[in-house]
Amino acid sequence: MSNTEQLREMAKTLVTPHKGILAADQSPRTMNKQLEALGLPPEAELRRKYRQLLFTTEGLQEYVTGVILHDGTIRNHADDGTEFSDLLIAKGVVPIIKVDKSTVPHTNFEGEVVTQGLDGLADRLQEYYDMGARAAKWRAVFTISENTPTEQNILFDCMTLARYAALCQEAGIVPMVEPEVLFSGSHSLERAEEVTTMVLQKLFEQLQWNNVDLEGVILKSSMVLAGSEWSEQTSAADVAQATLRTFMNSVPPEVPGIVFLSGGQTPQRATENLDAIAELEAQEGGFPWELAFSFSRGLEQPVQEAWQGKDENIEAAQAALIKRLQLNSMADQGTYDPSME
Ligand code: 5MM
Repeated sequence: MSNTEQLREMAKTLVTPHKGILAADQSPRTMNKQLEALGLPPEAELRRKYRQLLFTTEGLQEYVTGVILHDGTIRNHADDGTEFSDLLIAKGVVPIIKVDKSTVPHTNFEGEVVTQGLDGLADRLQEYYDMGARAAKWRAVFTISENTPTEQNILFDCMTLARYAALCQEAGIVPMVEPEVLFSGSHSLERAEEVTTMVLQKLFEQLQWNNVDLEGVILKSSMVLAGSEWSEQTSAADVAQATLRTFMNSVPPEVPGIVFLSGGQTPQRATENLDAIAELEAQEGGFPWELAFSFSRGLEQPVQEAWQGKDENIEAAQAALIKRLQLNSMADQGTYDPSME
């Protein structure tokens, strides 16, 4: 099979119907903040134990096609010495590596950030391929305010995403391109739709300019929501309509799949919105792309609450993960029942 065919096949596998992707790629800094919120010390061993809890969850593979890992996690191992990547591969779960090196302020553009990490990326991708990674993720972040995002900020990050995607495909790795339009802010739903459409149009323009094979790409997107500080929160049906319109106006049909980040919504709200999107899909007789979830906080928040850093809570924490995954798998089919919460 040619490289292109393999990439296309892997991209399709990642968006297998009714399954999602677990985003467990918190940087040590973010993971430490999450530990501290539980009253736990920000220690490497606790971070390892937490990832072990997630990846050893029985039945994980029934609901996820892949797990996104941070560099420190793909190099880490379970108690018995099994590398985390091997543990996932043995379950039929694809290790996905986060390859961006986070954001830095965009010089001369107040209030905006750009994502870094292109230097040495081709070599790093080769190394990750050898460790078993078959997909990679890169996140760009856009803030909505009266004056942002600027055209320059959108262009810079989309050019970077396209370069990263081209390097991934060259290395036999499926790029998961994640332009996150932040939920935080006091913008309306209409403004969120306008910005997300602008960002996605620029992103696909840049991917095409760079001759990236769109059939071998996964889009990781925000849902289109009014800002967290906006006077009224958007109903699930309105989120679904706005999100669909945005994608129809920006995402080429060749793209095999779009997966959602949860973006700071409560786990329940993220699931409810996913369900409304799937219901709309059924009403419309299907979308050109497969849709799925790729939540981090939206899946892990209840797990962390149940765990509390205690070994005796591992079983309860794993049960909380399976429950959240089941609910999202149902939502992906438009059959989520809030009374099951
Ligand atoms: C886990 O968060 C990921 C990485 O964040 P940091 O580098 O800031 O720690 C992030 O890219 C995540 O994969 C997506 O944003 C989805 O997470 P949410 O919580 O929005 O579902």
